[in-house]
Amino acid sequence: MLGLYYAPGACSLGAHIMLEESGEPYDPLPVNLPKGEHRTPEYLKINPLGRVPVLRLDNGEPLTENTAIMSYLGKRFGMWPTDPISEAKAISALAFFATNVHPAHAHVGRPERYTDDPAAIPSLKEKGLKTFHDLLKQADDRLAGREWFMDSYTAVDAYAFIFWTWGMRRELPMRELKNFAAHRDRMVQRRAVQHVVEDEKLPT
Ligand SMILES: N[C@@H](CCC(=O)N[C@@H](CS)C(=O)NCC(=O)O)C(=O)O
Repeated sequence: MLGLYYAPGACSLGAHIMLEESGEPYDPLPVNLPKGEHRTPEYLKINPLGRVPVLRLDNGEPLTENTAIMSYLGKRFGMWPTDPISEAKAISALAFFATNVHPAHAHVGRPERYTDDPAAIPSLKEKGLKTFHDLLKQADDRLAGREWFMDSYTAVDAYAFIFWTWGMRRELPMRELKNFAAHRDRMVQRRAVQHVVEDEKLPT
């Protein structure tokens, strides 16, 4: 059986949604980030980076990194494109969020990781938020004229939804992103998403 190390509101949300979508039983393994549970020696053996999510595979091995976890769950549960080009585009979309959108937001949430100079923190946060917002506009463009990021609902949609909730949390004018807002409206109609939003108490 799969298990998910996750934290409410964190980027483990996408995997949490996929596991709920699947209907398969799984072990929810909450990690309390404010209490530092991700920095304990036990947890660092599971993920030396001290981050969530970690997917515990059926054989007990940990799988880290959203790009790998989301594509694996998408394939396992039939929410992933099957032809090679579409699959490459789905990986490209996951990587767009994981390597651009997420790090931009990290400058807002964890600016101390990017400087030793306390005086630089306000401008790092400000620039990070602007970059994050600009990238959400690009996500909005990707959705122009379509219901989902790929031709049907896939793991990319579950992953992208994280960044919608973070935009809400940062009080960005998310409703101005018309395509992303319509995507959000489709997402919250799904029972799995409703369940996770309630469980993690997320702003949508
Ligand atoms: N590249 C990783 C990033 C994971 C990550 O940054 N997780 C955050 C939550 S969104 C975390 O665990 N933060 C705790 C910390 O940084 O101390 C992935 O995409 O899976």
